[in-house]
Amino acid sequence: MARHTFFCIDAHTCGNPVRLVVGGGPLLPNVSMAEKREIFLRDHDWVRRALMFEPRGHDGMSGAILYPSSRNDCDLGILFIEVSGCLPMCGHGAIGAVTAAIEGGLVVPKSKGKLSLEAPAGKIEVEYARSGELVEQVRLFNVPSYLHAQDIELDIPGLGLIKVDVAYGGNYYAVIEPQVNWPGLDGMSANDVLRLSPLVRQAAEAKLAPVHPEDNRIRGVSHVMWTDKPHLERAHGRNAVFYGDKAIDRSPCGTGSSARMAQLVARGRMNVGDTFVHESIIGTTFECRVEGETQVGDKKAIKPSVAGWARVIGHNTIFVSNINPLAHGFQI
Ligand code: PYC
Repeated sequence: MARHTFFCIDAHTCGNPVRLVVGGGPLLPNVSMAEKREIFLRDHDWVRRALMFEPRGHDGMSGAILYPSSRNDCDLGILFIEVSGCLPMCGHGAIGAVTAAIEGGLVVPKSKGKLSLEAPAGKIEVEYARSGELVEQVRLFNVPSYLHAQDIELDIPGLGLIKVDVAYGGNYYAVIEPQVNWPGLDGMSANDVLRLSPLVRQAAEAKLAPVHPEDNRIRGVSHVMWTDKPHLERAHGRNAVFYGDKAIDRSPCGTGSSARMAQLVARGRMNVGDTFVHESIIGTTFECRVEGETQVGDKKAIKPSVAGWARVIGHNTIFVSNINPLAHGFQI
């Protein structure tokens, strides 16, 4: 029998899963994380499928693998593995991975409470607060985020004509606000999100096919964010984010929150220095902030930060062996 063993720390960030692979991940050459991501997808994608898909994962599974960074200004490299592929950036994934790595003593940062991550989408500064053994909060200073296009009209079967904005926050999001043909998240079930989101994503991608102005490996509308007023008094907005084939983010979504703030700033509804408490579909929150302004290509952009918490829920030793007919996982 040939068997491959993965040592993982399972955690969740505000409800969304993070399986951090701490042993058994493939060795990758000493190149940038953007290049490592391409090599992983080309040569090692079975690892992602085995660890994310059923029977070891599920439709909304996600995780990360830590690597040495090839940059001398970063402590660590991070590769995101998800049911949907390997995202250029994942906010909840980074918060969960940092929490598990710090609590598990896997990384000793050069400065106390601070860490620099190299994600495929770029450098992410991290600040975290500890109380004893626990990491209480992680704040990510995410990649520059910008509004790519606004008021794009889409004809969606089951909804009719709707307008969406497309914004970037580490991934490209079609952002939908309540409007005549869509009254808002309160009237929407999880099944509605799963049914309508692929149609919106496909229509937005057919019209725009966004490509990142500074890295053409980052492309395409991959996520759909449905927005509404918050339920919680202390929150400023609520969302449901769809990605992959059947995943709805249980966390408030880090890259989605960054894209949302970029959209709100571009539309004059938020300013530099403002805080945005973003509520997820299960009522967990990220505390987000517009830290500053910058440029992406020739577009005005923001420097967003996103803060949230994660909890480790177990250590998981996972076997992938050739006596298992479903060794590399499956999706239905
Ligand atoms: O937190 O950025 C995020 C994210 C992306 C997909 C799921 N979560």
